[in-house]
Amino acid sequence: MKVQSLAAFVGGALLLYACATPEQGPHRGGPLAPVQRALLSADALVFVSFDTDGDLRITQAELETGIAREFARADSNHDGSISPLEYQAWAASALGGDSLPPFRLDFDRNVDNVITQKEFHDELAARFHSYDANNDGAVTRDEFLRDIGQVRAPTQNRQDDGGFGRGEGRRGRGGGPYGG
Ligand SMILES: [Ca+2]
Ligand SMILES: [Ca+2]
Ligand SMILES: [Ca+2]
Repeated sequence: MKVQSLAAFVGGALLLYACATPEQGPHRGGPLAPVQRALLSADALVFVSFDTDGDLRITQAELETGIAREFARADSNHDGSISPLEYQAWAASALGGDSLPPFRLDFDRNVDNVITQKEFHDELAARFHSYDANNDGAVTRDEFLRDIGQVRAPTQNRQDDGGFGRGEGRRGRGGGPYGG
């Protein structure tokens, strides 16, 4: 008798608990996930190493010094250009491999299998400036991080946040996810 009522009490308490926390499962938040940012190119690894004064920002002067240093590192036979084999060795050590951009042909724009000093410089300088979101001539750590959505095709409309209950009716007409 006593055991039974205890069980009933516990059962009731559990039921109350379940009612009090209706939808707080760990994954209920779904569509409100924060925007994710990441390093999406191995060039950031190289640029970060250009910060010779350690103030966590890469200036134009540091960029120029760094590019010259990396070119000298890559041109291991000192003939003034970077061959495919030299590039491969440089990419392995400086870029951590060849699975992320930049790739050899990003530098070798005229595809003659040789990366000249100018090609090497111009590609790195262009990439550096593409990071400089606030156009102040220097690149800070946050500027190296890019929205993952910038390179991955959106699989769902982020604006649907308010979504599941409310916005549903609006979707009837316009057809599928927007196209371009
Ligand atoms: Ca610096
Ligand atoms: Ca060379
Ligand atoms: Ca900047």
